[in-house]
Amino acid sequence: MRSILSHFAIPNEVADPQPLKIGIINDSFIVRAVNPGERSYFLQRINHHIFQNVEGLQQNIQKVTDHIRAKLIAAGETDIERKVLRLVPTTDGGLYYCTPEGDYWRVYVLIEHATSQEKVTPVSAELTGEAFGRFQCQLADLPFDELCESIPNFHNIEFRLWQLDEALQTDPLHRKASAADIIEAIDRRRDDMCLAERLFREGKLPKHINHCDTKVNNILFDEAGRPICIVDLDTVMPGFVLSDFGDFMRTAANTGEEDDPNLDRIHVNLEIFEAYTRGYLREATFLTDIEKQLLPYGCRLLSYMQTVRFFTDWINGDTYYKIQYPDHNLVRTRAQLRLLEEQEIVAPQMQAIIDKFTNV
Ligand code: GN1
Ligand code: MG
Repeated sequence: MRSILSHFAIPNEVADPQPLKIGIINDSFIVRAVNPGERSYFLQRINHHIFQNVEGLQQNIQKVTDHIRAKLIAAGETDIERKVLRLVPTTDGGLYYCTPEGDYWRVYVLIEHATSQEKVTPVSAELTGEAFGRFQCQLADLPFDELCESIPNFHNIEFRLWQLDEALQTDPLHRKASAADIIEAIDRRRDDMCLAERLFREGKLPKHINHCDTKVNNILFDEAGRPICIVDLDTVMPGFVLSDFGDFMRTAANTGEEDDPNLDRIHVNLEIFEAYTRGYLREATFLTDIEKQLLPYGCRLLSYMQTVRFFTDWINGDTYYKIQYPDHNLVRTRAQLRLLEEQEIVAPQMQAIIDKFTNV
C-alpha cells in the first residue's frame, strides 16, 4: 500500500493507509499526516469493472473540481479547500495510478472535521436541496459535452428499457412468467417515461452536468450541520436536471425503504419533498420553465428507471446489484413500482409545491 502512495505527489510524511467502511463500489482508505497541521489524504481503488473508462472518469472529476474552485474563488469564498475536492496528481502529473496488475488508484486531499448523514430531516433536506442546487448552478456554464458519461447511458431510460427487453428475450432463469404484472406495469408507462429523451431530441429540454447519485450521504457537513462539500463525483456526467432531483426524492422522500417488503409502508413524504424543493429552487437559478415544470415527472422517471433496473437484474439472475436473499431484486422492483404509483397519486400536490416556489 505504501508503494502505491509513492506514485503520488504527496510532499509530507504520512502514516500507513487505514481502510474505511464507506461505499460499496470503490475501496477507500484514510492516510493521516504524521505531523499535526499537515495535510491528510483519501486513497481509493477505483472499481474499473463499473467505471471502465478511468481516464475519462478522472478527467471529469478534474474538470468539475477545477470549475467549482474557480467559481468559489470568484465569489470571494474562504476555506475553499474544504468546499471542493482536490485530486492529488501522480509524480508524473497523471490523475490516477495504474498498478502492473491493472488496479486503478487515486488520491484526494482529505476534508477535515466533516461528518455525513444517512437519513434526512426536513431541515437537512432543505440544506441538501440548496447544496445540490448550488452544485448544479456552479456547473451550469460548463458545456455538458465537455464531460464523458463515466457509465455510458447511465440515466437514459430508453437504453434501460432496451436492456430489459434483451433480458426478457433471453430470460435465463425462466423468471418472467411469474412477473407478468410487473411487465405490464412497465409497458403501460413506456411512452410517457421516454418523454424527456424525446424533448431533448426536439431541442426543448437541455442537458446539464449532474451528480447522478444525489443521496444525502454524498454531502459532507461541518460541525454546525451545514453542508460544506459534495463528494462521490464518480457519476458526475451530462444528463437532465430531473435525474438529480428525482433520485434524491426517490431515496429520501419515501416513508418506506428502497427494498421494503411491506408495500403499505411506502408513501411519498411530502414534507421532505417540499423542504428539498424549497432549498433546491432557491439555488438552482439557471433552470428553464420546462425543467421546473418537469420536476415532479423527474421523480416518477427515476423511480420508474430504478424499477426497470432492479427488474432487469432480477431477470438476468442478479448479476449487477448485490443481493441479501434470493428474490431481493424482485422485492426491490415491487417497492420501487409502488413508490412510482404513490408519486403518480400525489403528482398534483407536488406540482402545486413547485408552482408555489416558482410563482407561476
Ligand atoms: C447504486 O451503490 P449505490 O447505492 O451508491 C447505483 C445507483 C442506484 C442504486 C440503487 C453506479 O448506487 O444508480 O440508484 O444503487 N449506482 C451505480 O440502490 O449503478
Ligand atoms: Mg454512492
